[in-house]
Amino acid sequence: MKIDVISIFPEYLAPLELSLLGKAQDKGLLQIHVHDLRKYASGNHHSVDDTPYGGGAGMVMKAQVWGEALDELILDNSDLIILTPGGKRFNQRMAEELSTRSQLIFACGRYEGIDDRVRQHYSTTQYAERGIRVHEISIGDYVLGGGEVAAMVIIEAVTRLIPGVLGNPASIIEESHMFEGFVEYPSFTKPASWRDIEVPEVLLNGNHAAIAQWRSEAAHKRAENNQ
Ligand code: JCQ
Repeated sequence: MKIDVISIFPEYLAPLELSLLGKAQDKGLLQIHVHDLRKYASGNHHSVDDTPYGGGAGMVMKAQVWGEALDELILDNSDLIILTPGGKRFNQRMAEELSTRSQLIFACGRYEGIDDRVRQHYSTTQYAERGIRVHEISIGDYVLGGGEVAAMVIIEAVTRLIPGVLGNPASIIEESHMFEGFVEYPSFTKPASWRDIEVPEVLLNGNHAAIAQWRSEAAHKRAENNQ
């Protein structure tokens, strides 16, 4: 999988080089490239933003600049992901779907967002015919300073699902069931007693049917408490 991240703060994406993702890149499973949006700002003063039509607070990122960057990077069958608080809420199902794709391009906006014609342009049939898809994605109902951290959240959730990236494939299969609502049970390890809190007796005696039953009930109670 090829991942391109476009940002006016490319240094913000430095953690993508570390540990797990760094190893996946060494193994050739993944190539991550971070691009400085300013490199594509050619006009007066190399500005990437301007005042909004219709008035209002803040600045809007210019369509021309994003167009230059995206035209250079976009390939057939790529998914263009625009991080924005108003987008579709990211979840594990979306991570699974994105993990099967050949190229993900993350557009990290700042200020009051990106001129909407960028989304409109790359959503036209001209691009759809090339297998290019555009998504506006949110990682949650709060506003960040920019899309960089949201892009890193999605990259981490997606790349660990690529075969060979994660150490333990069994844990991925187990997790996919978590979202059907019954494997996210509380976990314990040794010692059996810690600060006067005992590990539930049922987990100590090897009765696998009873353990499965207990875990299912515990997961349901946990889910209720988190509503
Ligand atoms: C993503 N939840 C919050 C902030 C405008 C593209 O336009 C904008 C993008 C951002 C950055 O993303 C978020 C976000 N998921 O704030 C403002």
